[in-house]
Amino acid sequence: MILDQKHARLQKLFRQFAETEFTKEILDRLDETGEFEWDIFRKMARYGFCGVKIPKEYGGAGGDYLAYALLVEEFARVSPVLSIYANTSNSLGGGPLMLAGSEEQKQTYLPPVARGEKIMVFALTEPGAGSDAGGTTTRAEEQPDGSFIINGRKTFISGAPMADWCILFAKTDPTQKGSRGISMFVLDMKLPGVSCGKPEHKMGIKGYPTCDLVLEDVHVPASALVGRKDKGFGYAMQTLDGGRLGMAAQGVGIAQGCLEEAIRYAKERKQFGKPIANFQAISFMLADMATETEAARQLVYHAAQLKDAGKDAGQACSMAKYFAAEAANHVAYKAVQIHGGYGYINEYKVERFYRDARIVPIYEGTSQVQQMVIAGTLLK
Ligand code: COS
Repeated sequence: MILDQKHARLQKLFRQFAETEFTKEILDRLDETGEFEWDIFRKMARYGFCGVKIPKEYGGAGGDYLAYALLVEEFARVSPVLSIYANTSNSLGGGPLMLAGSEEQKQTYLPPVARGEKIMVFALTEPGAGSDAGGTTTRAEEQPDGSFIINGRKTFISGAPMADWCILFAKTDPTQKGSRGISMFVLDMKLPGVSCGKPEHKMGIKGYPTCDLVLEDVHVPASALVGRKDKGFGYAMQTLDGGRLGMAAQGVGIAQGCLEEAIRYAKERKQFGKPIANFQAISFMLADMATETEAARQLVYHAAQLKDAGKDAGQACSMAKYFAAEAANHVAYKAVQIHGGYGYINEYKVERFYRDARIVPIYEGTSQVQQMVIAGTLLK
């Protein structure tokens, strides 16, 4: 696919921003402290990146899925963790409200999220319900006045420590089996009974804290219910279709970043009297890396186009996520290999890319979950 002028311009803008603003100093600090960098987040918000895909009537830029994929790809090419800063509001944070929110909910929550004034995160996973998201046990008990009392525990909730609001999934009808009888809520994180666990010590994506979310007798009003009661699982799956596209784009960005670093290093590094790029063992690795990256990119852009055309894109998004996530890891592995011992120390960018890449085939549905979705569609 060839980008049209509008998208090529956006790609250039996102690339320039990432190359100028994501300085080595910021990236090193994120990795060392693991703490959220408010300054760079606010800068992204000022440029409108937090609302790229949120409609204009709700304070966003009204961009399409392709623009969103380009944003995540270009940011991840420089910093996978900072690509998540601008991703969440456009994806798992704002997505459920764009999909199923009432007009009042959209007007209340989306504009501050699009402007980066408030942070909205997504809480589906539980200690016992990861890939089997339908196994949700967090319970929301409806009260006679239509409000709900929520009890349970969510785990690996990215962004929870600094979130203002959270899209939460809880079982409202335990008589319904499996994924049925789950509802979607928008939760105020400051309500009594809501607390966060300690931020996890992660292998990569440091600087975007992840923790457990504990819910103890949390009383939410009836207005916190988003969409139809008991129909939350379908909303989660539809949201994840879009989210998976974003994470696929992140995989492409990581692969591209690794490829560029590996090319640069292979041209500079001399062994046996010549640059290592002149050895076929290295140049063929580069050829494989470039081919896999480009194939992943085309799957991502195609899935984005399908979504923008309003077509059923669930399978295409899963294919893109599956392929791009695996590609990011293959390419990161080879980039470290080409750097040899230097690739194993944190002075070189590929060391961090390698660690960051490892989460892509895990979050927003493992590669094996994507295989389930793809196979399920084939065998329907
Ligand atoms: N869009 C809309 N509805 C969907 C859907 C989609 N993409 N995928 C499934 N559904 C609906 C089905 O139509 C079915 O509806 P009914 O109950 O009305 O029949 C329901 O959801 C259950 O579908 P299914 O039986 O396929 O669900 P499973 O419990 O077998 O789970 C997987 C399917 C494994 C694909 C799902 O649980 C999943 O995606 N797990 C990974 C979760 C994840 O990505 N976690 C990361 C959290 S964010 S970091």
